[in-house]
Amino acid sequence: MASVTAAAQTTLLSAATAPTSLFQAAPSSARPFHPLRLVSAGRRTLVVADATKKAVAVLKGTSQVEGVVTLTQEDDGPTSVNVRITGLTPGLHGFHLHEFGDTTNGCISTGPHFNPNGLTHGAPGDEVRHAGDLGNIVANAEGIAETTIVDSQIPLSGPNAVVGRAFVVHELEDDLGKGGHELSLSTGNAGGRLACGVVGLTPL
Ligand SMILES: [Cu+2]
Ligand SMILES: [Zn+2]
Repeated sequence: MASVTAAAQTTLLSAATAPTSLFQAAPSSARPFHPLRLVSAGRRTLVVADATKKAVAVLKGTSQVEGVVTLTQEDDGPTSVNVRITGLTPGLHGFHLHEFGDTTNGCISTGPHFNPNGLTHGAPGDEVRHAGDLGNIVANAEGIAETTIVDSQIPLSGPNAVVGRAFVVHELEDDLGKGGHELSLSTGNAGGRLACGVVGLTPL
């Protein structure tokens, strides 16, 4: 009986020491492969940065006005902005990207028009404009505005990225800086903020 117990103990000891010696041998033989893995991971990151990007904003306000705005950008090209807003009065309504994605005090806390270049308010096609100046959208007799805007000043990545900022739809027509009103060169005199929504990334 005593010799059987001793043999069992010997087996246990060798089983306990064997994995340790294997573990110690592994790192030195695997080490040469690590630098190759880091290089290929870096290349993959660059490819992701050049791919299509997509974002969405869900607009809500204190009235019945609401909508969804979807943004898509391929590589470093212009951004396509698909707009569908309901509950509007028929006609033109100022439509802008405002600086902040902050709605703690309703649409007021989204701040002024997004203006990274320090210019005055204008039309989307003007050289002098806020980056956030997207002009007017037009609501039909049913109060629905549906359109696609293509613009180069509201990218989804890089230093002027608009992710985290907010869209605002206004009560009145934007005069595109040409109305001669004291607010024309800052807001286009577009009146109150009916609904707003923060831009966030969404799956492709
Ligand atoms: Cu606005
Ligand atoms: Zn503006």
